[in-house]
Amino acid sequence: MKFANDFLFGAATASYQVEGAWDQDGKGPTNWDEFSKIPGKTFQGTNGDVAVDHYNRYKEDVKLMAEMGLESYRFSISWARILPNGRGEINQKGIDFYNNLIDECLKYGIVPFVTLYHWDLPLALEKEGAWLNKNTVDAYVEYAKICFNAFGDRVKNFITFNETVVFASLGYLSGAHPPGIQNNPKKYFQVTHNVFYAHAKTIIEYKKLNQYGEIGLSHVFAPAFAVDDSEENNFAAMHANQFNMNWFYDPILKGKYPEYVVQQLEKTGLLPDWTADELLLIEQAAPLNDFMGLNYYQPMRVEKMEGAVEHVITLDNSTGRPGNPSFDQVYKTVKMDDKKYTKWDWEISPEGFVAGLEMLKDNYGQIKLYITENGLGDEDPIIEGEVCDIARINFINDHLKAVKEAISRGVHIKGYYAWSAIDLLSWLNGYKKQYGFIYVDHQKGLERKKKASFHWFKNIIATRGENLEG
Ligand code: 8VR
Repeated sequence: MKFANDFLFGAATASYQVEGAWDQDGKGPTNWDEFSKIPGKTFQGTNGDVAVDHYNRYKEDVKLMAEMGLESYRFSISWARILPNGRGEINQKGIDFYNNLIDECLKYGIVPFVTLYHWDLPLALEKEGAWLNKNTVDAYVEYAKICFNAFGDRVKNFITFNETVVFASLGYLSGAHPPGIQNNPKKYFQVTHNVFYAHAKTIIEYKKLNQYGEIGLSHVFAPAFAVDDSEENNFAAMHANQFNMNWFYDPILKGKYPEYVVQQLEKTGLLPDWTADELLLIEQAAPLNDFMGLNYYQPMRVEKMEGAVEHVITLDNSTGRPGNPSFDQVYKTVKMDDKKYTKWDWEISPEGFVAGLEMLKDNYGQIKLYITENGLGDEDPIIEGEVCDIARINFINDHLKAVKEAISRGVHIKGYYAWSAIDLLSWLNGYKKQYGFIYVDHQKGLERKKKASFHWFKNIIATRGENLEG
């Protein structure tokens, strides 16, 4: 079986992780420009000042993507390039950069898939309380409208937010991301609501413009499975899915929050401060959502918690490591002997992907999906000067097969974006963990080099997935 002709094969990046040029051409500082420079916050003190200099080398990078046969490039816009202070005066050079990047993609027939917010918030807004402050919602909607007006004639796919669960939980529960606040579930839930509200307002504004494009958002997709068949662990998995899936997907797709979570939050006093008008708007916006983007790396294996467990975060492995408790200490994630893991302890599970997609279909029907991230973080072996990332080839092969399988079971998937197009800066884990099809040599002035996976993926795209192994 081949993937349909309108299925998009793509790859993704995020502005802070690739662009560099942190203060070039009038860009304002962001929360990450500040946070990454606080000693001890990132692995080996790495920051995005230069990253892989995509800002200055986008032509070379897009040319390589075209050579790979990539049909779509998912990248994010840095808000602070467009609006250095988060609102107010527009920086024309920022608009120019993204216009050039978009035009460069279109020159090769690459569909630009644009994320409006992949975690880099203008510092001025961070100082006002970031996503805890409802004024940030209004500033975001204005910023989004500027992007729609500037780029919407050529960009027909917009993602409002990337992985709300990550920037909210790392920002306010584990403290590993800005603003670095720990153990504050009240703020965590408030941030999630404010973001869902911003998403709702934005898609309503987008539809008013009649640009005939599509808009949605990208969520982490980490379906939870109980480690065994016991009643208590099944309960733990249900609880995990309610808090990590339904709380995030329901307001977008169903227009209202899941009853189970709302009840729990009412009991514990953690319900966000929301108004009837905000809830109504979220309800009105839901049918306007065109698609959901899923970022799948691994499922969660969960079991009921006995006694208190401490949340462990290390800089070389900041997210996704099993062994951490839920904020409410109801369940914890565990590593299982019969599963395979990456060097960063992320489970490798194409089976979990298929099972999770079926779960999603049962919950939400045949909504339109894009896999907006999926990939393997690894330290790629270099043999006689060649980057032999065979493990990545196997990983993507198996996950594309899973996508095929899910499509054959009636899941509506319209595209697959590997994370990432090119090796890039990990938010906290430095450059050691690689994800790309294109290698960047930090010893040789950021020279680009094609990996084995580059050639492999080119063939997969050219044959529309007919040659997947196994
Ligand atoms: C996604 C994020 C993306 C990347 C990938 C891989 C980290 C990293 C945590 O959750 O959208 O930005 O972020 O995961 O892992 O290493 O920087």
